[in-house]
Amino acid sequence: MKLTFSPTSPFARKVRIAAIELGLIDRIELVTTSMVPGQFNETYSRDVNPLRKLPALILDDGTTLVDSEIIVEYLDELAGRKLFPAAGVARWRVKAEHAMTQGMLDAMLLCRYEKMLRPKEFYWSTWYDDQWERAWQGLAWFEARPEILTRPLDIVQIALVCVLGYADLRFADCGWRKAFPGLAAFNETMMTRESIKVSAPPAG
Ligand SMILES: N[C@@H](CCC(=O)N[C@@H](CS)C(=O)NCC(=O)O)C(=O)O
Repeated sequence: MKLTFSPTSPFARKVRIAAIELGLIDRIELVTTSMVPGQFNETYSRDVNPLRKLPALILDDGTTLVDSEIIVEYLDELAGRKLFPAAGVARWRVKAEHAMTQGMLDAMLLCRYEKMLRPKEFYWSTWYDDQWERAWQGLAWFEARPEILTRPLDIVQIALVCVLGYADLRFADCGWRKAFPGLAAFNETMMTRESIKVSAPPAG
């Protein structure tokens, strides 16, 4: 299997952590890929993902899976379902919580692109602040639910570590540790895992 990957992508990091935790990382070749809005990559768009997003998992038979959640669910099925509950309310709760982390990352990425890519004269601070507030309120939502942070390892915790790592990488001064001590303690504990350590993004 091949995974399109960038060391700074929180979505790709999530898949990498999951693959390590599930014992599947040796079956995956990481294909470092750069994907930037505004830079049309025709080959990737045609052959991998017309939405031009990382990560994508290309199976040995050529099937391409896109979206980090779908990729992790696929790997989880291969490994015997360890990161997503198999059925029932527990499954839907975890998927809903995971959707929250997806939305937080989407909002943070939009903030990043707004600052990095948009010409200064078009910068819209109200929009930026609104996106950032969504991510921030997401952190507050998880801070208020310590039961999620302390249960056995699952996809939500992995995704949350990726959110926090991305906050450190791109929004280093945002002060999330001070505002959310429960998340800070959770992150410290998670950082003792090899999968989390080796996948940490390079300093931005
Ligand atoms: N929902 C997707 C989001 C993936 C995503 O936004 N990836 C970013 C990299 S971190 C990307 O490829 N951005 C390039 C672009 O939007 O042009 C997932 O979970 O995989």
